[in-house]
Amino acid sequence: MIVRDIEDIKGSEREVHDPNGNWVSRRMILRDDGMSFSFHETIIKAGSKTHIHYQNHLEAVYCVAGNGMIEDLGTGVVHRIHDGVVYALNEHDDHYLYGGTEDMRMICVFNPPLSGHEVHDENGVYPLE
Ligand code: 9YT
Repeated sequence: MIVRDIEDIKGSEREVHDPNGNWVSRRMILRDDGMSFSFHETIIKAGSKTHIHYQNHLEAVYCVAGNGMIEDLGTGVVHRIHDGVVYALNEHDDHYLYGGTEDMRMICVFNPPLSGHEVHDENGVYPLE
C-alpha cells in the first residue's frame, strides 16, 4: 500500500513548477509506483492561460476548488470549470486551460503514467518516456 501526504510532496522533487508560472503540479503517484496511471494535484493559477495538447497521454481532470475555463481548440467550445466539474481528454484534445478569478485546484490522472519531471514542450505536449 502507498500512502502519501500532499504536505510531504510540497517543496520536494515531486512538486514541479511550470517554467511559465501558470501551474504547479504535485505528483502523488508516478510510473515507478507501478499503477499504470499517475495521479497529481495541480494548481492552475488565477488569470493564467496554458496551451495543452497531450498527444501521448489520456488525462482526466476533476476540479475541487476555484474556477476557470477550458477551450476546446478542435470545436471552439468553451466550458466553465468549478468545484465538481470533471473533463476527460479522451481524444487527446488540443485545448487552452484558463485560470479564473481564483486559483483552480485540480485532481489529474494520466495514462500512461508520467515519470515525474515532465513539463510541457512548446506545443503543450508531454514526451512519452
Ligand atoms: C490540468 C493540467 O493538465 N494541468 C497541467 C499540469 C498537469 N496536470 C500535470 O503535470 O500535473
